[in-house]
Amino acid sequence: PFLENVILHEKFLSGQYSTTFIDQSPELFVFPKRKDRGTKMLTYIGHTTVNGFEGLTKKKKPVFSPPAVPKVGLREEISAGTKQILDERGPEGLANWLKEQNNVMLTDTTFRDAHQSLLATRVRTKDLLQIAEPTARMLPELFSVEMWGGATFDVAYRFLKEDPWDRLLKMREKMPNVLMQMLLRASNAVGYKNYPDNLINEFVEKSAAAGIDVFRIFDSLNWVEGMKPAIQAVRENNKIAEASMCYTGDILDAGRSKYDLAYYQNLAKELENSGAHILGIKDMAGLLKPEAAYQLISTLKETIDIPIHLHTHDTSGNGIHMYARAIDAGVDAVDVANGPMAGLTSQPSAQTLYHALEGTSRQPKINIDSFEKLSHYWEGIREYYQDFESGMKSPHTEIYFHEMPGGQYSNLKQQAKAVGLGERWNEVQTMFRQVNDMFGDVVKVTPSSKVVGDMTLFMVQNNLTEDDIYERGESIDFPDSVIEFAQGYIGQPYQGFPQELQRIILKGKKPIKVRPGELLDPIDFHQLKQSLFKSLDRQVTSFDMISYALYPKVYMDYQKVYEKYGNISVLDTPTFFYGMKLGEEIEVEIEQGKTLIVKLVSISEPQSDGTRVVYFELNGQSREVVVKDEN
Ligand code: 3PY
Ligand code: ZN
Repeated sequence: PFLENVILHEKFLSGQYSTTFIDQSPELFVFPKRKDRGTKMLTYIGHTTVNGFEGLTKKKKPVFSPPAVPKVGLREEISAGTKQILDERGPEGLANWLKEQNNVMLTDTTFRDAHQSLLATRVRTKDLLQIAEPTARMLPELFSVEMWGGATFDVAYRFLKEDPWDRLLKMREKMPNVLMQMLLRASNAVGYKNYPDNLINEFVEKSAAAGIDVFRIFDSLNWVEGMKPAIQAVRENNKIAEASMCYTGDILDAGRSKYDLAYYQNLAKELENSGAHILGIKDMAGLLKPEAAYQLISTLKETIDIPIHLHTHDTSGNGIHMYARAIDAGVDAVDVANGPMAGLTSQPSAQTLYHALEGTSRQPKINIDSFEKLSHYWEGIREYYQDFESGMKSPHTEIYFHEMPGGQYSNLKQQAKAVGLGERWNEVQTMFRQVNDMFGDVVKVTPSSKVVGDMTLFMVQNNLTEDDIYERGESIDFPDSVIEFAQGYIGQPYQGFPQELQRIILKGKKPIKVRPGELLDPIDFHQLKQSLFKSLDRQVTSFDMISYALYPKVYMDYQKVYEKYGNISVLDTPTFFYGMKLGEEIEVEIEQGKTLIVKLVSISEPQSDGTRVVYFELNGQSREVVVKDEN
């Protein structure tokens, strides 16, 4: 093990070691502890069988039929795609190539935003990975696959107990031909607050190295100043900077002039001048109406030279009509999801768009049959996650009123339920809009949408009206996120904060005017590594360091779970969420070629200390684990 530690050490691998290397690297003397993977895994299964999965109402494991993975010739070479164009021509070359295409190009969001928006971001790596290679083989004509970033990063650690970096590295292996895309919240990275610039740089560098090609960068207040470091970092890594503006308001509404056509024109120009290779339009709530899309895209096509990539959510049901108009106006690429994972708060369906464009000159050049074959898999996978559905069943046009982002709708509804406001959801929606207006009509997308959401729940829960805030605000303790927003810690809103409200919220605290990253101390990665090494008692990778720096508590909690249960990402999804049924037998491939056969034999009555003994057979041998009954 010592030699293994040496040859796998970062310094050794990079050649940056000298005669003092061994003395200065105490981590070389830490050897992996003997672990019994089987027992750890049985403990997890036992725990979940007895207590259910955190956040889900405990119920009997439903019967699922495992979704069929389409058969593809695994030995044939995978067709080249956009990734090879990027590698050969660089980001500018790729952007020029995109602009030259006559047919509209497609980004498949099924691996990220679709499940973030429909299933609370809960789709596990195991289920994504199984379909990654078939997708790469069957849809090599895609512009990109959006598969990382946004909420997937912290949800992976927090709820799925898996490592998001592992997802990225493995998907890259399976998808060598299409561009892999992520959503980056500029200076908020994949978190909910501003981070020091050197952490953003490090995050971008390592994500690029691990496999991300296209970084869709946005700022939650459309504040370009806040986006510049991320754009710069992506450019330095020779990857594609898709700097994006978030669409809010309604350019067709003359009474709502704050975000008019000229606003978006100026913003697009500013982003182009800041180094964007592609302009993203991020219609995160699905507010862009068909005619507005036509006017917006036509105008931007005359304003900027870089290609335009449009993203929307189909909440209102107008997504396909809107895309058709945007495509008529010359948009270069649009975001779609595979049918069973499309529609409502997710992206419009790829298949529907394909058929809607039949007979037009810009219909995507894509194998529709492949989309349909892959759709059977997604149809089955969605069943696994039925308990995370938002309950929205039909197009929801009130979105044009409350303007809640697609990814936030189901989340906020859950949060409202959790604080006892489930019955008052309509009131919550109305208040969301009212809070938006109180804040001066702000762009609402993570994290600014979270601030509006927090304030909304706070007001509804405490039965506060707008007048109450102005009349009694001095004696009200506002949520932390609201105070931070008013302080300027997530950036500067267009046309500033409403001053009276800012004064009431801040109660004498001074707001900042500069980019928060300028005031934050850089992370000392060397020191961080030492302290992480001490607490983890093992080798520390750059991925560990970044994750810890972004989310110290979430990351350490994940490590504790890993210590206790081992790598549970290898479990099939029904077992992961619902445990096992008595007498059931499952197979778990813990590593390639190594499979455990697990049978649940019986569960004892609770003992006097509140624990139960869960009896298994593991590869035919009797095994028992003791779990606490938390019911
Ligand atoms: C995210 O930031 O996670 C989003 O998807 C915003 O729309
Ligand atoms: Zn989105």
